[in-house]
Amino acid sequence: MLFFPQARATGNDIIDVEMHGKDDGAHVWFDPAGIHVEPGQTVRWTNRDPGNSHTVTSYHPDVFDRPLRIPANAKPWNSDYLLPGQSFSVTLTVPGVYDYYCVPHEHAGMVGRIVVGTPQPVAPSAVDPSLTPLPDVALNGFPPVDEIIAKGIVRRV
Ligand SMILES: [Cu+2]
Repeated sequence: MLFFPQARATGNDIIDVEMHGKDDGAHVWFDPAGIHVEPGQTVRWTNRDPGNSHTVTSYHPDVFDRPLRIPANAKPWNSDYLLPGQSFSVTLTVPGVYDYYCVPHEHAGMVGRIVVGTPQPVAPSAVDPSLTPLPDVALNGFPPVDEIIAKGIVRRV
């Protein structure tokens, strides 16, 4: 039986997300794929895939010219490649929805979503043609915000 930490635990405890994959990289994922945390909590990603390197990279125009999919006043991040066993942490203070991906595996649908606090509705902005859009497999990989808030953790294994 597996136990997973309650995503909405109080205090400043670290919320862990693992990176997993099958040896050939054909099936790769973040676990959990969706988490709900409080502002100020730290999320730590660890590569538990013995056969692949992974990144955790926010969707942001300042990082590889991607569409903005984190709160406008939040700081973007890019872990660079994490070897098996390596970790990377981000402390999220701005409420909202944060979407992220793994650079080498975005096209295999390796994406995740964090909901921080209670997000306010955001009006969709015009598509900037200079930014690289998300492939459908990534767009289809984000758990719905409502489901993340309702469950605290959403797994897509
Ligand atoms: Cu990856």
